[in-house]
Amino acid sequence: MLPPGFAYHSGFLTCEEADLFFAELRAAIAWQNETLVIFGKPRHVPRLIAWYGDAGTSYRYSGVQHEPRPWFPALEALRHRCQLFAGARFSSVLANLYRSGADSMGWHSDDEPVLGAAPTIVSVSLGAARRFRIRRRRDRACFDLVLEPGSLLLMSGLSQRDYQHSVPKTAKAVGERINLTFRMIEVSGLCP
Ligand SMILES: O=C(O)CCC(=O)C(=O)O
Repeated sequence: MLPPGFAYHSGFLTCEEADLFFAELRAAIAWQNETLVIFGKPRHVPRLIAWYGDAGTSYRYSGVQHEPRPWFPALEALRHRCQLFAGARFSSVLANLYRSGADSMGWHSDDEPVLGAAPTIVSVSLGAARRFRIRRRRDRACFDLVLEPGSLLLMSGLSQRDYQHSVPKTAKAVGERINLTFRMIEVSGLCP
Protein backbone atom coordinates (compact mmCIF):
# COMPACT_ATOMS: atom_id res chain seq x y z
CA MET A 1 0.00 0.00 0.00
CA LEU A 2 1.25 3.48 -0.85
CA PRO A 3 1.50 6.26 1.72
CA PRO A 4 -0.98 9.16 1.78
CA GLY A 5 -0.60 11.59 -1.10
CA PHE A 6 0.56 8.93 -3.59
CA ALA A 7 -1.80 7.20 -6.04
CA TYR A 8 -0.68 4.81 -8.77
CA HIS A 9 -2.71 4.31 -11.95
CA SER A 10 -1.43 1.61 -14.30
CA GLY A 11 -2.92 1.77 -17.78
CA PHE A 12 -3.33 5.55 -17.83
CA LEU A 13 -2.21 5.13 -21.44
CA THR A 14 -2.86 2.03 -23.53
CA CYS A 15 0.24 0.00 -24.50
CA GLU A 16 -0.08 1.33 -28.04
CA GLU A 17 -0.29 4.95 -26.87
CA ALA A 18 2.64 4.47 -24.49
CA ASP A 19 4.78 3.07 -27.33
CA LEU A 20 3.82 5.92 -29.66
CA PHE A 21 4.51 8.61 -27.05
CA PHE A 22 7.84 6.97 -26.19
CA ALA A 23 9.00 6.95 -29.82
CA GLU A 24 7.85 10.49 -30.49
CA LEU A 25 9.22 12.03 -27.27
CA ARG A 26 12.50 10.10 -27.47
CA ALA A 27 13.10 11.68 -30.87
CA ALA A 28 11.64 15.16 -30.33
CA ILE A 29 12.78 16.17 -26.84
CA ALA A 30 16.03 18.15 -26.72
CA TRP A 31 17.75 15.83 -24.22
CA GLN A 32 20.66 17.34 -22.31
CA ASN A 33 23.53 15.81 -20.45
CA GLU A 34 23.84 18.07 -17.46
CA THR A 35 26.77 18.61 -15.12
CA LEU A 36 26.25 19.78 -11.56
CA VAL A 37 28.88 21.01 -9.17
CA ILE A 38 28.53 19.02 -5.94
CA PHE A 39 30.88 19.82 -3.04
CA GLY A 40 33.05 21.73 -5.50
CA LYS A 41 33.37 18.84 -7.98
CA PRO A 42 31.64 18.62 -11.39
CA ARG A 43 29.45 15.55 -11.70
CA HIS A 44 27.39 14.31 -14.63
CA VAL A 45 23.70 13.88 -13.84
CA PRO A 46 23.13 10.11 -14.31
CA ARG A 47 20.35 10.52 -16.89
CA LEU A 48 19.42 13.00 -19.64
CA ILE A 49 16.98 15.77 -18.86
CA ALA A 50 14.93 18.52 -20.50
CA TRP A 51 12.60 21.21 -19.20
CA TYR A 52 9.53 22.39 -21.13
CA GLY A 53 6.86 24.86 -20.08
CA ASP A 54 4.89 28.03 -20.49
CA ALA A 55 6.93 31.20 -20.95
CA GLY A 56 8.16 32.47 -17.58
CA THR A 57 8.18 29.11 -15.81
CA SER A 58 11.90 28.93 -15.25
CA TYR A 59 12.84 26.46 -12.55
CA ARG A 60 15.85 26.20 -10.28
CA TYR A 61 16.80 22.81 -8.94
CA SER A 62 20.08 21.28 -7.85
CA GLY A 63 21.50 24.79 -8.01
CA VAL A 64 20.91 25.19 -11.76
CA GLN A 65 18.41 27.55 -13.38
CA HIS A 66 16.40 25.88 -16.16
CA GLU A 67 14.67 27.99 -18.80
CA PRO A 68 11.71 26.22 -20.39
CA ARG A 69 11.62 25.15 -24.02
CA PRO A 70 8.23 25.69 -25.70
CA TRP A 71 5.60 22.94 -25.79
CA PHE A 72 5.28 20.90 -29.01
CA PRO A 73 2.20 18.93 -30.09
CA ALA A 74 2.93 15.48 -28.56
CA LEU A 75 3.99 16.96 -25.23
CA GLU A 76 1.06 19.36 -25.23
CA ALA A 77 -1.31 16.44 -25.93
CA LEU A 78 0.09 14.52 -22.97
CA ARG A 79 -0.17 17.60 -20.74
CA HIS A 80 -3.84 17.89 -21.75
CA ARG A 81 -4.50 14.23 -20.86
CA CYS A 82 -2.78 14.67 -17.48
CA GLN A 83 -4.72 17.83 -16.69
CA LEU A 84 -8.04 16.13 -17.43
CA PHE A 85 -7.06 13.10 -15.36
CA ALA A 86 -5.79 15.05 -12.35
CA GLY A 87 -8.28 17.93 -12.52
CA ALA A 88 -5.33 20.29 -12.15
CA ARG A 89 -3.42 22.65 -14.43
CA PHE A 90 0.23 22.10 -15.25
CA SER A 91 2.50 24.83 -16.60
CA SER A 92 5.69 22.82 -17.01
CA VAL A 93 7.23 19.40 -17.28
CA LEU A 94 10.60 17.92 -16.38
CA ALA A 95 11.53 15.11 -18.77
CA ASN A 96 14.07 12.46 -17.70
CA LEU A 97 15.61 9.84 -19.97
CA TYR A 98 17.11 6.81 -18.22
CA ARG A 99 19.36 5.30 -20.91
CA SER A 100 19.93 2.00 -19.07
CA GLY A 101 19.84 0.49 -15.58
CA ALA A 102 22.95 2.53 -14.76
CA ASP A 103 20.94 5.76 -14.94
CA SER A 104 19.12 6.78 -11.79
CA MET A 105 17.58 9.54 -9.69
CA GLY A 106 18.74 10.12 -6.13
CA TRP A 107 16.59 10.72 -3.06
CA HIS A 108 14.81 14.07 -3.21
CA SER A 109 11.46 15.83 -2.84
CA ASP A 110 9.91 18.15 -5.37
CA ASP A 111 9.55 20.82 -2.72
CA GLU A 112 10.96 23.94 -4.32
CA PRO A 113 9.03 26.99 -3.09
CA VAL A 114 7.81 27.88 -6.65
CA LEU A 115 5.73 24.67 -6.62
CA GLY A 116 3.77 25.73 -3.55
CA ALA A 117 3.32 24.06 -0.15
CA ALA A 118 1.25 21.08 -1.32
CA PRO A 119 1.88 20.66 -5.06
CA THR A 120 -0.02 18.28 -7.31
CA ILE A 121 2.53 16.54 -9.53
CA VAL A 122 1.72 13.95 -12.15
CA SER A 123 4.46 11.50 -13.19
CA VAL A 124 4.01 9.57 -16.45
CA SER A 125 6.30 6.64 -17.30
CA LEU A 126 7.14 5.31 -20.77
CA GLY A 127 9.53 2.60 -21.99
CA ALA A 128 11.20 0.24 -19.53
CA ALA A 129 9.59 -0.47 -16.15
CA ARG A 130 11.72 0.76 -13.22
CA ARG A 131 11.53 0.50 -9.46
CA PHE A 132 10.44 3.67 -7.66
CA ARG A 133 11.16 4.11 -3.97
CA ILE A 134 9.35 6.35 -1.51
CA ARG A 135 10.90 7.12 1.88
CA ARG A 136 9.14 8.73 4.82
CA ARG A 137 11.30 11.54 6.18
CA ARG A 138 10.23 10.98 9.78
CA ASP A 139 11.46 7.39 10.23
CA ARG A 140 12.91 6.43 6.81
CA ALA A 141 10.22 3.76 6.28
CA CYS A 142 10.35 2.75 2.59
CA PHE A 143 7.58 1.93 0.12
CA ASP A 144 8.49 0.39 -3.26
CA LEU A 145 6.57 0.15 -6.47
CA VAL A 146 7.31 -0.57 -10.12
CA LEU A 147 6.43 2.20 -12.53
CA GLU A 148 5.18 0.47 -15.66
CA PRO A 149 5.03 1.98 -19.14
CA GLY A 150 1.82 3.97 -19.64
CA SER A 151 1.34 4.41 -15.89
CA LEU A 152 0.64 7.61 -14.00
CA LEU A 153 1.72 8.33 -10.44
CA LEU A 154 -0.14 11.16 -8.78
CA MET A 155 1.72 12.90 -5.96
CA SER A 156 -0.32 15.46 -4.06
CA GLY A 157 -1.16 16.83 -0.61
CA LEU A 158 1.82 16.63 1.74
CA SER A 159 3.63 13.94 -0.27
CA GLN A 160 6.59 16.23 -0.98
CA ARG A 161 6.80 17.63 2.54
CA ASP A 162 6.66 14.27 4.31
CA TYR A 163 8.37 11.92 1.83
CA GLN A 164 11.32 11.67 -0.54
CA HIS A 165 11.48 9.54 -3.67
CA SER A 166 14.14 7.99 -5.89
CA VAL A 167 14.72 5.72 -8.89
CA PRO A 168 17.65 3.42 -7.99
CA LYS A 169 20.14 1.96 -10.42
CA THR A 170 19.54 -1.65 -11.41
CA ALA A 171 21.96 -4.37 -12.54
CA LYS A 172 19.16 -5.88 -14.67
CA ALA A 173 19.38 -5.39 -18.42
CA VAL A 174 16.66 -2.79 -18.89
CA GLY A 175 15.95 -0.63 -21.92
CA GLU A 176 15.43 3.10 -22.07
CA ARG A 177 12.79 4.78 -19.94
CA ILE A 178 11.25 8.24 -20.18
CA ASN A 179 9.61 9.86 -17.19
CA LEU A 180 7.68 13.12 -17.34
CA THR A 181 6.70 15.02 -14.21
CA PHE A 182 4.06 17.66 -14.92
CA ARG A 183 4.08 20.51 -12.42
CA MET A 184 2.44 23.85 -11.82
CA ILE A 185 4.69 26.87 -11.50
CA GLU A 186 2.93 30.18 -11.22
CA VAL A 187 4.32 32.70 -13.72
CA SER A 188 5.49 35.59 -11.60
CA GLY A 189 3.76 38.86 -12.39
CA LEU A 190 0.96 37.19 -14.39
CA CYS A 191 -0.92 35.32 -11.68
CA PRO A 192 -3.27 37.00 -9.23
O1 LIG B 1 11.71 8.97 -13.01
C1 LIG B 1 10.90 9.01 -12.11
O2 LIG B 1 9.97 8.22 -12.00
C2 LIG B 1 11.06 10.06 -11.02
C3 LIG B 1 11.24 11.45 -11.53
C4 LIG B 1 11.39 12.43 -10.43
O3 LIG B 1 11.51 12.06 -9.29
C5 LIG B 1 11.40 13.84 -10.71
O4 LIG B 1 11.37 14.26 -11.88
O5 LIG B 1 11.46 14.63 -9.73
